[in-house]
Amino acid sequence: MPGSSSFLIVANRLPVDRVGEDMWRRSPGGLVTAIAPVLQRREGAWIGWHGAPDEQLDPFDHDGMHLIPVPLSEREVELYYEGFSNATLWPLYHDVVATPVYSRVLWDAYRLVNQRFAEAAAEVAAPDAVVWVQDYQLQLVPAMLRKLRPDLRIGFFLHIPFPPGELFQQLPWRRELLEGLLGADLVGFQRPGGASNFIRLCRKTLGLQYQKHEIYVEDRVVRAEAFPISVDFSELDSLVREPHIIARAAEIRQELGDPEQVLLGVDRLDYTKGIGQRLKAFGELLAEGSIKPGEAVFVQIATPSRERVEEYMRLRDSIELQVGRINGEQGDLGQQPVQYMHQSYGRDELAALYLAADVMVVTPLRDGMNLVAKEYVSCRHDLRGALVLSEFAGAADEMKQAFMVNPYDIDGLKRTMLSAMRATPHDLSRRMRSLRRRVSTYDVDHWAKTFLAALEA
Ligand code: GDG
Repeated sequence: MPGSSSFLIVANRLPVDRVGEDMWRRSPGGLVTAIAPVLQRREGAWIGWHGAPDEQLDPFDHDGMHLIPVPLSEREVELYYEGFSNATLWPLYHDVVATPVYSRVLWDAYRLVNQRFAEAAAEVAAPDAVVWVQDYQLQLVPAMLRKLRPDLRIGFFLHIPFPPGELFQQLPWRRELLEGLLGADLVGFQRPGGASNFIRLCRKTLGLQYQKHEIYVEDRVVRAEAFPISVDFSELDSLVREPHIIARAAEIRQELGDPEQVLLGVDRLDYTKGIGQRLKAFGELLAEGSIKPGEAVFVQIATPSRERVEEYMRLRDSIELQVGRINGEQGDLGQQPVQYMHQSYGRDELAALYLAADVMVVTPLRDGMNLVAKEYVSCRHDLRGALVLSEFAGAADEMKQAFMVNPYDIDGLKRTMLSAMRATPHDLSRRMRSLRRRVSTYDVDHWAKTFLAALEA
C-alpha cells in the first residue's frame, strides 16, 4: 500500500534539534539552511533521524514541515554515522586529508541503515511521488528505493565533493556505491568535476556507456550533472539591514577593542576547513610584525561537530593548542589577537559577525561548496569587506572576484590575507558588487528549482 506524500526529502538528519521535552528548533548547518524553505513551500514530508539514539518517535509537524523520524540505535550511530559516513566516506571524498577507515563492520551497518531509510520512504511515498535523497550518508538509498517502488521519481544530491577515480577506487565497496547512486533518475553534484568523476567511474568500474550527462543503465537513463548549491540571499540581505543587527555589529567591534581590522572564520570544527592553516598564516603575520599589535583581531567560530570521532578530537586539541600559542606569544594583558569560540551561535549573531568583519577567511582544503562564503557576500550590501577564498571550495567556481588562495601555501595565504586587509575601498566594492550579483541571481531557490525541474522533466 503506497502512502500519501507526493514530495519527500530523505536525509540522514531531520532538520530540527530537540530543545526540551517535545520541543524542537530548526537546526543550523548547510543542508538544513538550504532545503527547509523548499519543503515549507511544497506540501511534503522529511524523513530522517531525529538525533537521539535508541528512541522510536511518531511523525510530527514543525515549522510547516511534516517530519518522519527514522530510529537509530546507539551502535548504529557509532558504526553507520560516526563510522562509515564520517570516518570512511568523509575523508575519502575530501582528498583523503585524513586517512579513511575501511572496515567491513562499518560497511554492514551502512547498508542496513540505508535499507531502513529506503523502506521508510517506500512506505510514505504516494504513487509516482518525487523523492529527493540527500548526501553521502544515504548513497545506497536510490537503488534500494527503486527496487521497492519502481514508480517513484528519485533524485539524489551529493553535498560534498565526488572524488577522482584514483581515490574512489580505494573503496572496497566502490561498485555497490556506484550502483546505489544509479538507482536515481538524476544524480546532482556541486561541481561539474564531481559529475564527470562519477560518469567516468561508472564507465570504468561498471562498464556502462554514456553520452555527455547521460549514463545508460539497462533500460534506463540516469543523468549526472552539477547543481551548485547556494544560500537565501534576500533573507540575509534584509536581516542585516535591521537596526538590531547593525547595532550588534558595531557592538562586536567595540567589544573586540575597536581594531582596524576584524578577520573572521566561521566553520564546523572540521579538518577539511583549513582552520589550522589560516591561524598559522595569521600567527606568522603577527610574529614577523606585518600586522602590528592591536591592529587586527581574528575571530574564529568553530562550531562543535562529530565530537566522538577520533580525528575530530585530535583536531580540536591541535587548534586549541595553536590558539593558545598565538595568544600567549603575541597577545598582551586584556588583548588577545585570536578570539576562538567553540560554540554554536544563533542566526542573528552570525549575521552581525559577518557585518562586523573586514576580512572573511574561508580556506578549506576541500569543500563541496561552502555556504559561509556566500552568506558573507549576501550580508555585505555596504559593498565593504573582503572575501579570502580557497580555490578548493566549490564556491571558487562562481566567486572569481574573491581573494583566491591555495591554503596549503602558507606564504601565499599570508600575502593574500594582507592584500585583502590593505585593499582600497574602490577595489573592495568592485569585487563585492560582482560577487553579490552572482549569489543573488543563483540563490538557493534557483538551486532547488533547477534540480527539481531537471528531476521532474
Ligand atoms: C556541507 C558541505 C556544502 C556554522 N556555524 C554556525 C552556523 N553555521 C552554518 C553556516 C552555514 C553552515 O552552517 C555551514 O555550511 P558550509 O557549507 O560552510 O559547510 P558544511 O557544514 O560542511 O556543509 C559544504 C554544504 O553542505 C551545503 O551543501 O556547502 O561544502 O561540506 O550555513 O552559517 N549556523 C548557526 N550557528 C553557528 O554557530 N546558526
